[in-house]
Amino acid sequence: MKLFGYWRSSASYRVRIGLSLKGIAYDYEPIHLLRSGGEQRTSEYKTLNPAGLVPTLVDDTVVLNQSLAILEYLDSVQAEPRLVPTDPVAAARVRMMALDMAADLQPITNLRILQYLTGTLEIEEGQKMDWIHHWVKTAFQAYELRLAQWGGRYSVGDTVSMADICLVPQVYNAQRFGVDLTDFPRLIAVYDNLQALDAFQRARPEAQPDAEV
Ligand SMILES: N[C@@H](CCC(=O)N[C@@H](CS)C(=O)NCC(=O)O)C(=O)O
Repeated sequence: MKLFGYWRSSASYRVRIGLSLKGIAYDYEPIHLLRSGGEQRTSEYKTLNPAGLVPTLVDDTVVLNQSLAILEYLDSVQAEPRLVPTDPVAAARVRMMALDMAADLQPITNLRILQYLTGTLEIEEGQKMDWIHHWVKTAFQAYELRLAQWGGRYSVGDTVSMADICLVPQVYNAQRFGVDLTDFPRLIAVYDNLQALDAFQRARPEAQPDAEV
């Protein structure tokens, strides 16, 4: 398999964690999201992902976009360890919490939205940061309540799942943007438990070949 991604992309980070948990080896092709107006927006890259977003996963002749679809594909081609459980209730909970992060939070703090806010709508840098902090806290408040209901060592009980894979990159981003996370003790405890796992360490942005640190 070959992954087209960017070290700081949260959606790429999700796929890296999934591949890492399953022990699937892959080649990595960095797509720089900022250089030259964004390599994700070139016509060449859009043959792989018409949306002009990373990640893309290529498995032989199969080209896949959308990180959650990719994670479910990985479960289909290599069942263990499962990212989405087989139990219907647990699976629904995992998908709900994954979507809390991947559908309701990440898209509104994505690069192109922030660039539109500051570039086209000409909002100030401070207002952009207010926007990020507000939406991160809104999403994390909901996640914290879900953890009170369903959480354990990880997001849903004591088994690592796709929900955890979606949580970790958003916490990484929140910390990067200086969001105060003291109101979310359960979320931070789960995050710390996940960061203790080798698979999550290997997938960290700073551990990638294109990291700029
Ligand atoms: N729903 C997509 C989101 C993909 C996405 O938003 N990727 C971001 C990086 S995390 C991106 O490519 N941003 C480039 C841009 O906004 O121009 C997925 O889960 O794969």
